[in-house]
Amino acid sequence: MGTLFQSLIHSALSGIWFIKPPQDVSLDGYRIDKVIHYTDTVVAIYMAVVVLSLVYFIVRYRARPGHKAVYERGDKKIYIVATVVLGFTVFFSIDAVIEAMAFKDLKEAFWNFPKGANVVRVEVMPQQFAWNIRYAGPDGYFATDDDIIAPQNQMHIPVDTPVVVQMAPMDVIHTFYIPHFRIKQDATPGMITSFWFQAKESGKFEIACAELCGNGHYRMRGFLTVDSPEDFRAWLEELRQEQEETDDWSDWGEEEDDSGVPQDWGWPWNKKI
Ligand SMILES: [Cu+2]
Repeated sequence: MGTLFQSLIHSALSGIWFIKPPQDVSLDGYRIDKVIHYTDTVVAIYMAVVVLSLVYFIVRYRARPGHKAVYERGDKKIYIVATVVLGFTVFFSIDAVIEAMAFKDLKEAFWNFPKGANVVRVEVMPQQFAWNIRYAGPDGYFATDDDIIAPQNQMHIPVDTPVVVQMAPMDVIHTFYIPHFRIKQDATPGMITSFWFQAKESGKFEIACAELCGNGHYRMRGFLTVDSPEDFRAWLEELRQEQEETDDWSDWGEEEDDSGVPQDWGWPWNKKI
């Protein structure tokens, strides 16, 4: 009995306190972690203050002979002032601070889209239940015959290079989530959404769908492979050659493709980004 209790406590604690978030391998992921750590710390302190005061008052004012309970309506001026002060303290020390941190991060990083020739552009179209990924091809334009379509659920990017993604779903709302990059972005029907990130390390990372999108949501799993720039180019070139042999943009819709990747998608790149 004792060991069962101990192991239950142990797994509860390890679930809550000791599971580390996945290692952050992105340029700006630390900003997200900072906001989370700040919130966790302040909330833990306030929680401790509330619980300790509660225990103190329970013991201090417990029912015992010679003490009579007093009915308190709680509408004296002091209570109203205390409530307002506490409310503002919480608001200014948590909400206002994380709002300020978030806007700074958006301005400095997430809304500050990289420009320049080295930027890798990718179009992503999630569908029930897979990730479709497209690159512009040699001409540099999307929705043209030489677009390179990755095998479903396989996204490759070069390391130390900014990657801008434009995303639109084929069917319902999905959310593109790469835990190792602290990137989580909704894909909303009728909208093209843009975001960017940069990998600091190479490796293979999981892409998850973070929006319950149907019965197969659990298996909507993709992989992000971060290669050296040379390997990335070689991978693209290999795909391009394979595609040149097998398909022709003008044939889509006529020829059945059994790979599960819809061929008739893609959009001209939104130049504002
Ligand atoms: Cu999904």
